[in-house]
Amino acid sequence: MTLDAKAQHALDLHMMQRAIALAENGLYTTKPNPRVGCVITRGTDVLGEGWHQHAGQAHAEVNALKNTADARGACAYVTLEPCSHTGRTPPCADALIHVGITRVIIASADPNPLVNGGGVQKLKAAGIEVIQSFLSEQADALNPGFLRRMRSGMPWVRGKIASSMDGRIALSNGESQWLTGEAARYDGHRLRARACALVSGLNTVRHDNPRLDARLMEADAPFGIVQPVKIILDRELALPADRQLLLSGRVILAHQAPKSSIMTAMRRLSDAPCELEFIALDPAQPLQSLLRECAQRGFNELHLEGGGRLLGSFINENLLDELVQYQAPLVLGEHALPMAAIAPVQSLNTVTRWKLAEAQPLNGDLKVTWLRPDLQA
Ligand code: AOF
Ligand code: ZN
Repeated sequence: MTLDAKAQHALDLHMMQRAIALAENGLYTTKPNPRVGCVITRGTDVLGEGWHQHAGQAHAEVNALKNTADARGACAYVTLEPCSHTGRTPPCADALIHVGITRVIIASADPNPLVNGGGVQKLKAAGIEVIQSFLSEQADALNPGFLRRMRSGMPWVRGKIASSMDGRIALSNGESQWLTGEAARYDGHRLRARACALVSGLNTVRHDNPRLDARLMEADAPFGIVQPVKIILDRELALPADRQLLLSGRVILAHQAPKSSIMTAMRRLSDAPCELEFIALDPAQPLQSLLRECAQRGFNELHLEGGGRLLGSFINENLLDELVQYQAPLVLGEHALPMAAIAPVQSLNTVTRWKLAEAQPLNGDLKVTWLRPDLQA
């Protein structure tokens, strides 16, 4: 059966949306790799589908082909350009060619220098019809951090705050638990779970003693969670040994302290069951150097959760890409602590106007997602 162009386009949209939904299954597990989904079809029939689950394991295309009996003359919908390199697994472009796929529809290009058009080239050289940038905006949104890291050696930085209606995050005595309700707090853990690393400051860790993990999500993530790394901005390496975040996982202390302080901190924290690491920041550009170090470690999305000073410093330096604000239905007034310590704004004509990406009621609270307008993944 051949379809007319309009029907073919509708079918392509449907199948790519399915591939994007499959990719989302990997939201919490593929780090540092991208989330990728793949659907293999013949006409309107789905022959096989798959997604990338864990770094080091099979890519989406290979998982989809595993479930496909005979792919000769079939069509593949992939949310990311099939890879052309031999990494921890062989090239997906070769796998598609080998089984006799004749049409490939791709959503996002893969900016990984090891791929970067090489997958498309291989497919075309094998006589396969290739359609690119199909639903790319939607697919790019799956991987803002991966795309950013591959293009510019920096991670995607997402700030999360819970605030009052007037943008206050705590009372003047520090009380902040809880402004928002359970639904908003749960949603915040979903954001934590998708991040490669959570970033907080020593003040918040001292005061709130957070566990800084995505524990609320664990029971509800059908494919599990690769827990994010915990990064604490601890300039002088003064983190007390009794903090909960030291009880598990990998903890990185980002500091500007001399070697002798590292030795002292290592001794003080030697009983902590977590894996402990130190990053020495460049005193001239501490946050920039933190981000570069994070990208080098393969961190795609950073999730910032701390006080107004931490958030303010990222905003002041134009290093925040996305802000997710959970607004609770209360007003705390000017004596309460502001969400961000921002340098004085000189003019409304020049101040950054953020782009509203989403506003969602959450059981009496409001989740608002803002994107920096002048940055892209
Ligand atoms: C694809 N399909 O499902 C994924 C791709 O270390 P490796 O061998 O797993 O390679 C990781 C790189 O492969 C990753 O950085 C990205 O460029 C690409 N990921 N490619 O064709 C997939 N996950
Ligand atoms: Zn691949």
